[in-house]
Amino acid sequence: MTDQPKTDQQTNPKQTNRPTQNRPTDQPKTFLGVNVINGFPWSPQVHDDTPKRLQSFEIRKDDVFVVAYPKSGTNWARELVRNIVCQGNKENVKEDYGSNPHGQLEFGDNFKKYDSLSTEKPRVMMTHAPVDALPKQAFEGKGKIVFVMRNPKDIAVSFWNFVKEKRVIEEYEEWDAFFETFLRSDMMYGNWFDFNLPYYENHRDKKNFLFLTYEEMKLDHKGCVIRISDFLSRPLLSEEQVDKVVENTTFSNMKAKNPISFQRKEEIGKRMRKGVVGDWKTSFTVAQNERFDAIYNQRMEGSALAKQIIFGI
Ligand code: PPS
Repeated sequence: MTDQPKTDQQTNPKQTNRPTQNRPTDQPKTFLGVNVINGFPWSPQVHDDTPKRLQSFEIRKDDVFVVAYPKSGTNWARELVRNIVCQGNKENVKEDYGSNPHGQLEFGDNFKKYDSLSTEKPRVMMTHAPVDALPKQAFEGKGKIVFVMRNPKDIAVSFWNFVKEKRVIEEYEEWDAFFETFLRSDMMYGNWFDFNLPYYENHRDKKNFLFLTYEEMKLDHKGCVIRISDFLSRPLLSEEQVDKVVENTTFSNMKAKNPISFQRKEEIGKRMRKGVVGDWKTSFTVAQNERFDAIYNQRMEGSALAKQIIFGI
């Protein structure tokens, strides 16, 4: 892999030969397959009445929500939290996996299922809910929120590979088409800026919010385990427990063993793809990179979030 994005000449020639289905290539594209509810593009797995009901979701004091824009490392962070809560004990982790709803809090009937769980154990939930759809009590100090951010270029490539692999949306077999869509505000879950900026700028000093980046987790996996366990007031009792949590949540172990993270085995390959920082360089052309940087610099100007985001390690 080079350290630079692809030159335009290196772009797969197939992309220029093949017209995008049914639409002129110069027209911006709406992300296909979303469920637009009150103007916000949710995943199709979200029912029409869920966003409203989610806002009044009753939070318990030991609830943990992992909140992230898609492809930011949501499942990884959730697995970290689950392991910390279970002190790295694999049997307990497995049991916790089995007894909890799968997938995002907003999918299907998950929030109802979470409502009916026993109060004996802390609930570890994950969601891509935008700031105005997160349960309101979270902003009143109830529960703990682990918010994960990742550089948007890697997210774009991760998202594209996911969508392309799923083969449900023909249009996104081509990276160029997906790239255009990724910049739009009607992208699934909104665009990256609209999702992350209001969370970080308005809530980063709240005691019950912890902001982490995917890149930090890659650079200092163990340090992040300790930070999360301190934040949750669930100290890991020994060095051995810390090491177990780290080991259980490495990319290779999550991918190999994994029954525990994801619903179906065949989903694992799509979700656990590369797990690296900087893979955007294999898809972005120089022109796309320049265009993205211009938008990024404009949207992030004066924001504290800009200092957190890195595109390579
Ligand atoms: S989802 O489906 O939107 O909730 O996806 P999400 O879980 O947020 O992000 C998927 C990306 O996270 C990578 N991943 C990991 N990276 C490093 N270490 C571990 N343990 C790990 N677990 C998941 C996963 O591979 C996706 O990134 P890409 O770049 O596609 O590999």
